[in-house]
Amino acid sequence: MGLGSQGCWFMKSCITLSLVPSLKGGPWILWDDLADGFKNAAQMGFDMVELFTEGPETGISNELKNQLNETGLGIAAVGTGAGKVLNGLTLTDKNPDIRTHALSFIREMIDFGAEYNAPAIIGSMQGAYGGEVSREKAITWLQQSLEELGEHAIRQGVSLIYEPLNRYETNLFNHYLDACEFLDQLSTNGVSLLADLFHMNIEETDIAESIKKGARHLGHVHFADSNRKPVGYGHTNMEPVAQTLKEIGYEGCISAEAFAWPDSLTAAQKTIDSYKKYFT
Ligand code: LER
Ligand code: MN
Repeated sequence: MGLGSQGCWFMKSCITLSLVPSLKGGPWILWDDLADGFKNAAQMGFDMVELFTEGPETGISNELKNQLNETGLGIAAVGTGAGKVLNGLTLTDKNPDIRTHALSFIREMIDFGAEYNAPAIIGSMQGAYGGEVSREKAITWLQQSLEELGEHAIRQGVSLIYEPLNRYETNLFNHYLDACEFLDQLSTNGVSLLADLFHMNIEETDIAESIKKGARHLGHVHFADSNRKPVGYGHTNMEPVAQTLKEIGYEGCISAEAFAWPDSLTAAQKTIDSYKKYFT
């Protein structure tokens, strides 16, 4: 399990890069410039970059391929959140046209990521229930969407990552283990779960224990401290979380989705220092 021949764990150190300047202040560490972002990530020793873009048609594929070749980095995942934040699309909207658009947006994001062997993440595009939409109805829509999109991801050779969020961002699934039970009921095995340590700090009784009990579905980790600053600037007890990830033999991404605090480069350096402290 998890320990490579160099004595390093097989987990991969990853850093988020947002190419959406209008969302400045959001929880991404590197910003705006693809070439600069890749150069800094490579120089600091990260393995991969998690991309946050406006959508699949971003016109960056040539530059992206150049950067991947030049730096040797990989793409950890692609975030779909802009579908909600910029376009108002969710999988549980009361309007069927919006739900249909949400599905096709995510399908295209899966295709975009698959070009780079990277999974897409469904976080805020899951939406929420309320008003005319009952919890039961929203969960059914989410379930149908994940079945369909999970199978689409499998056909494209990648997985799809579903992310439980804290109570201020959704009322569908806030707890990691509730989301695990939800995934148990899907017939597709194309969907895995994201353990975002910031959301979990708000919702879980014991982050490490939840990850251990729900290890069967773990597909991605968002690495952030209690206050969503880079790990080391908050008060989450990271040692037992790291220990659990090693014990369960997790071999996926440890991806820093955190505020660029106090600035991008300091945040990136703090993150890689914390990654080395806990995982090498
Ligand atoms: C996305 O990964 C996430 O964690 C959400 O909080 C974004 O709204
Ligand atoms: Mn997250």
